[in-house]
Amino acid sequence: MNDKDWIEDNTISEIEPLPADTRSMAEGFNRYLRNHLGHFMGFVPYYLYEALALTVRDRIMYPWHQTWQRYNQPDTRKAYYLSLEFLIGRALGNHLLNLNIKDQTHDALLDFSVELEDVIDEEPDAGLGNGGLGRLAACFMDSCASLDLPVIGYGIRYEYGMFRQLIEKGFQVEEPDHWLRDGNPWEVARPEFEQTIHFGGRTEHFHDQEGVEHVRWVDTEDVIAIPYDMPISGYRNQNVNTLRLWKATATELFSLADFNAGSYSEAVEAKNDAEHITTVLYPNDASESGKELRLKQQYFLASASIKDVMRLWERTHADDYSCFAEFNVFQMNDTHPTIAVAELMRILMDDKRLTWDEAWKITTSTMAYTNHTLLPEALETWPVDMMQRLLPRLMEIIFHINELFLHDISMKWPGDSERQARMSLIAEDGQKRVRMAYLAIVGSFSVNGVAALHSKLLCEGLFRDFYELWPEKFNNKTNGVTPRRWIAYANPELSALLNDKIGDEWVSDLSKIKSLESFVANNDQAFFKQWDDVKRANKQRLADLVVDACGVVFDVNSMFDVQVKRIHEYKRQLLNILHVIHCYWRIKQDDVDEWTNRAVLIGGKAAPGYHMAKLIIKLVNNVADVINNDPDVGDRLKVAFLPDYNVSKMEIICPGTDLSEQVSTAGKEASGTGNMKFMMNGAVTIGTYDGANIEILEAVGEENFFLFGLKADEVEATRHQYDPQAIIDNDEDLKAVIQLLESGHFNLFEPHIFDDIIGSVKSPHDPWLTLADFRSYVDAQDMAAATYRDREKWLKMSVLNTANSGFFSTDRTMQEYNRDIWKLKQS
Ligand code: 26Q
Repeated sequence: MNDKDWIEDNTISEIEPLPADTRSMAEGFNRYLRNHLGHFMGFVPYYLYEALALTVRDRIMYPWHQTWQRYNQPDTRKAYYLSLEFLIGRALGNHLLNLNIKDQTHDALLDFSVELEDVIDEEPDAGLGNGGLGRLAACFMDSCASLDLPVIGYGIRYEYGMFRQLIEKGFQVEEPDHWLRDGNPWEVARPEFEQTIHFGGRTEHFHDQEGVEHVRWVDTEDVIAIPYDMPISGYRNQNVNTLRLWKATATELFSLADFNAGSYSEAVEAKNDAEHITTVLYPNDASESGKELRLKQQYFLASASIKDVMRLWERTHADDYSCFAEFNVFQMNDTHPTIAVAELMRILMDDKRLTWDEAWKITTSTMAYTNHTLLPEALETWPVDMMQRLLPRLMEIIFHINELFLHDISMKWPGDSERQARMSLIAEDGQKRVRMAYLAIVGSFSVNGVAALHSKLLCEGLFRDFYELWPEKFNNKTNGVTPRRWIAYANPELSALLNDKIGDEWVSDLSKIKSLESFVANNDQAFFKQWDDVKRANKQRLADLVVDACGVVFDVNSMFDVQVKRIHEYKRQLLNILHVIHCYWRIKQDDVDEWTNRAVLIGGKAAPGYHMAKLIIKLVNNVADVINNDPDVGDRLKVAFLPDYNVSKMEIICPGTDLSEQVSTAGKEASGTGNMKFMMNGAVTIGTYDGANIEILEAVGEENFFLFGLKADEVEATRHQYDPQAIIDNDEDLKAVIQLLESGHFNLFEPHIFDDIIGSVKSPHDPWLTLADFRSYVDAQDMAAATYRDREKWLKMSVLNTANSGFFSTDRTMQEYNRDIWKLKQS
């Protein structure tokens, strides 16, 4: 199938909207279940989900088609969000909310004696992302659809998403997540829009009749990219945007040589090779550079997406690219898709025959780059020799970009060869490597960080030289989260209370939630009681999840103290555990006057190759085991490690949380977004002065936030005089905690397994300065515990957190991207 086989539809009537009343929904559901899926007696729960998803999808098709038509007008400027990750989670409940058809769908299922909530729970998470960056992309898509912004998401249709995490004897075990096993009722395959992607081969330089030099990329091994579209419905606005995910398949010609030589199985092997490009998501949230297949994924996404955009462009503009930049803008989600800079250059020059200067002008006015990390070791680089082998033409282009760029640098700073080496797109110390972040900066007209502090530190640190050269490129766009999924869908009881008290405008304009403050100002006791009831119901739901998953019983009267996020040393789950051990020690010492009962929940996945992160999981589990089974402890302290943290679990976790743990080493967490989900749901934060915590603190006021720890500049100043042993010697509480750990109390039958952890926190070279913040963390925790006992005070803090969360809606974030970078018309 091919775009060229297109047959204009002039016979069939236009698509019509379908009714969504209870009766129509029941009929649609019944027809899918029986006539389409062929299930007649007894229901397999998964097929109920599939039938319902298809019934709902039918109602999405009409607005989806209408939206495409508007976007395909030649004068519609569009943005393309290029991302290796979209952590969507489940779609069914979200579409029901957005289309406003939840009640009738619920009623329709009653005819079949089926509970809607049970059907919703059958949907597997689309876990096509690692964590924050991938979930951010999903929240962005939701907001763009809800704001009528013509933004198309481009990503990869991984056959296997983020691995499932099992815990065996306290250790993480990874299991593949074959989320597509039973099909995906939301996607629509569009094989007619396939693209051919080239790898390998070599380049040929030649001159045309006018003597102009051109380049051909020849003898390539090709792979076919097939797009699968997922609908992204807006909130009650008849707008449905598209997330286009690419799947790799072999070309028919791929293995012709083998085939002709009679090597059937070799030919099939080649086909498998091609398809492997989109088989699995790389499960690292900090870069593990150098894997060839990962580079193939990146180029595959970038090339297929750019070609798709050009295909659409040529429908209306043929080969005229002069005003391409006026109507198209690409937003690159971190450096992962940054090879797009070189790919756009290649196509414009080699295929469309533009000059270098013409192509460069278009490229640098259509590309924009978002950075998500401050850790220098997480900046992506690719070995030059690998790029030369896999993408020879692109490597040539990168070399030429670098040549021209370094020439500009030498004109601006004559003789400053150190600066040239620092800024070069090619790192020459050791094996030559391409610095993808620098390619992104040079090739983009906009570079943004994801929280105020992060953007400031980028300009002062990591990208200082580039900021000096092009200050106008740099800007901040503080992250957000979508209030549809993270309040309206995840917390229906809170939503009902909000709607009752302040109306429902907050759903599409979260700034409206500020009016909740009046209930605090008026000291409205009846309201506080309702707020408390909602929180308790949500805590019960969370406690049910915890007892199911971990066998640990949480009492809803205790303070629910939660840290869920990827496991990483800079996020300092270790600091949290040290505090837990401190609490345990106090209980053992009977130091429990004025005690606040605490239920501590920790969850998150470790990259499979990250030894320390995996050991941290084991430590949490061992500490939990000892504490939960010690009869002296009882309900004073419970600890659980929740396996397989994901989007669906967060939907239950954040509404039921009292205390949100955001304890990264200052200057290391670019933004954080979990912090925002907790805040919206009325949790109070205990956190460092880092990432978006700072903006949360400013929004809610320091009296409603438990701030502790060194600030980013203090962290840097402390490093070279850091003496953890002295800190231990001067703090009796810390001494007791470290002694307990070193005694092997938590690993009685597993001697020495935690030595690496103990060694890391006691090392003067510990980059995360965990012990430096111990005292101030424990003091802040004591303050939180004392405040929690003052019910009214705590409830007010909780309300004020929700009331001041308006800024952290991705609707605001997207409006800022649009105002400063994309400049699209809301259409
Ligand atoms: C790189 C190379 C090879 C394989 C994988 C990767 C890779 C994959 C994912 C590197 C990084 C990521 C994800 C990073 C991430 O999630 N960063 C987080 O982004 C959030 C959204 O902006 C921020 O809130 C967090 O602070 C930041 O850590």
